[in-house]
Amino acid sequence: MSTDGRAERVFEGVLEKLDSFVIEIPSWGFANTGTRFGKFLQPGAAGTLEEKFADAAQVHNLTGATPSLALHVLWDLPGGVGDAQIVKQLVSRYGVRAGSINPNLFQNQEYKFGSICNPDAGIRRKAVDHLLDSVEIAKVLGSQDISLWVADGSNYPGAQSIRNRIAWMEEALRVTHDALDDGQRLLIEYKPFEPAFYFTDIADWGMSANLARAVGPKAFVLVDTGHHYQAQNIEQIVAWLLHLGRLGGFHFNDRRYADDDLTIGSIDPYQVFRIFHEILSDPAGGASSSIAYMVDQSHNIKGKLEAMVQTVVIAQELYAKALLVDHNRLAELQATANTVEAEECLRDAFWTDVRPLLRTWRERKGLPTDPLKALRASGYVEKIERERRTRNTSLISSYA
Ligand code: PSV
Ligand code: MN
Repeated sequence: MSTDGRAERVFEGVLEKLDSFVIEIPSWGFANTGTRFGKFLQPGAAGTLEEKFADAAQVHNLTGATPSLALHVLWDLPGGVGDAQIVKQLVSRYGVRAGSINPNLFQNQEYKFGSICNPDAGIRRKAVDHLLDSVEIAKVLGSQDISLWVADGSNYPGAQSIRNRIAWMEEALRVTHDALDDGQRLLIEYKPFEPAFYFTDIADWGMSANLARAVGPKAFVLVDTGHHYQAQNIEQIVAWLLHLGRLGGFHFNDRRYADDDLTIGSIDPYQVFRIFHEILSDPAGGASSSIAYMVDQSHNIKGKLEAMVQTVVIAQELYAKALLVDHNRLAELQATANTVEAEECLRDAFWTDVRPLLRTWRERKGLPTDPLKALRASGYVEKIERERRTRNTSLISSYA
């Protein structure tokens, strides 16, 4: 086949594979949130669950790649399972599915010394009940994943028994795991610090993976790209989790210092590319279809709708670049330890401008070829700013 013919085939292959790349967006990405020091309110921020669904639908209509919305239980379903019917109505009204269900074990006053790792058995029970309620919500909504971040930890050496807390954690996660239906999953997120600063109870991927293996086959690890120490090699973690069969999903965001929640790839796009490459080069192949790609960003400076559309576009671009890697050639180069050419093989793909390819993909789907421009032309942001401004400026202290 001629070089042109090969290029054409690669191009078509990437277009086809892009169809299966979907990324979940978070309800909290549309609400007014802030830093520990304050927040800059946006007149168009979503203040109700319906507004979050409406905004998510707008992003999906423009990008064609965000069919589901992650929900945070206390922020979105404060009435618990009783609110699930409201969500169902919003799902059918806006055409966006309910995505991962995120329990909240960090907001209540009694969690000062922990939730499922609290030394008080009564508080642990309350936290487990919340996890079980979250599983119930997921069942009613047909959500596959319970996406759990445990904020527990301790600030001072000696203040807590690390080992007792491991045992309590395992117990709570086992009970939650065993309540899952077939096909449902428990995704265990890790984070090395914040809100606790001596240790957090699930500080890294090894702890998450060990917990997942201890509690059962429906438990997997969730990698939030912002939850690592500087210089940690995230794609190596991804490779290990693929090897163990325990990679459940991602929370994507970028960081310069810590858990900065900046736009994906804004600081280090090569890292996101390397993560996607690791997944796409997994010999198990189909494994990638079970990985939940999610965004965990909540923008304080950028316009929320613009930021979300930009995020999805960037994620698609970096995924498309990773799809361009010639795996056969790379394997040959690796086998002969041809270091420079192997690296060049990755760099060739990374430096290819995939934007024309994505324009074609969108054209064929009947989507706007430039989703950001289309958002601006739609007048949607101005419309929600008009509708929500008065309410938002009078709700200065509310987060969700
Ligand atoms: C914690 O930093 C985290 O990454 C968890 O995923 C939470 O659910 C989310 O952020 C809340 O914004
Ligand atoms: Mn996260």
